[in-house]
Amino acid sequence: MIPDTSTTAVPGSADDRPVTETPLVGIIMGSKSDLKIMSAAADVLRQFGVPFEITLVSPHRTPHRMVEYAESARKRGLRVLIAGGGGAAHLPGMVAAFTILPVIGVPINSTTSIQGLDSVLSMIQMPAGVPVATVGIDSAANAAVLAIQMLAIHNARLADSLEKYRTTLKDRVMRTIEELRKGGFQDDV
Ligand code: RP5
Repeated sequence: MIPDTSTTAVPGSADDRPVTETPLVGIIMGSKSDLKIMSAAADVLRQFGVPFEITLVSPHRTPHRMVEYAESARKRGLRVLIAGGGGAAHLPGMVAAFTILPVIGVPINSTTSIQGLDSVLSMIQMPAGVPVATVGIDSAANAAVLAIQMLAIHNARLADSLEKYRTTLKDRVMRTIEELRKGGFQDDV
């Protein structure tokens, strides 16, 4: 069994009903140093009650583990992979080469990165046929939202949760506008 840790929906999350007990999303990263960024993806999945697993898989330090993880992912019930890496981040692309599951790449501005730009390019510039859906630098939360959007294509509960989430985003902006206006801010709308 590949993963070190596995998490399912917890009571008190956005919806206490788990989609299923089997992890649907695999969060992987090249190093423990990536965890402070990648944990944001776990937080979002937990809020939406999506079961996930999270572990370290290094393409250059544990290459065989990476192959084993990618090749077994679909059979183990995972539906989407979120892969983070810094520097010459080959983890998302290499994992994508070993599975037909969608892989969402999170470029990380790590100590070895050129401000994260090297990681961005290594993910978005994948050769034709083996894409990595790349989010912004350090944007692990967005990777999780995108993963949930993919799962929501065939899951009405998640689709409903996403609609409500969008409403909360809108309401937050509208409240901010009201507060700004109360403070004397004059907009033209
Ligand atoms: C990459 O190298 C990892 O994804 C990490 O972002 C970066 C630095 O790794 P450590 O040297 O901190 O282990 O493989």
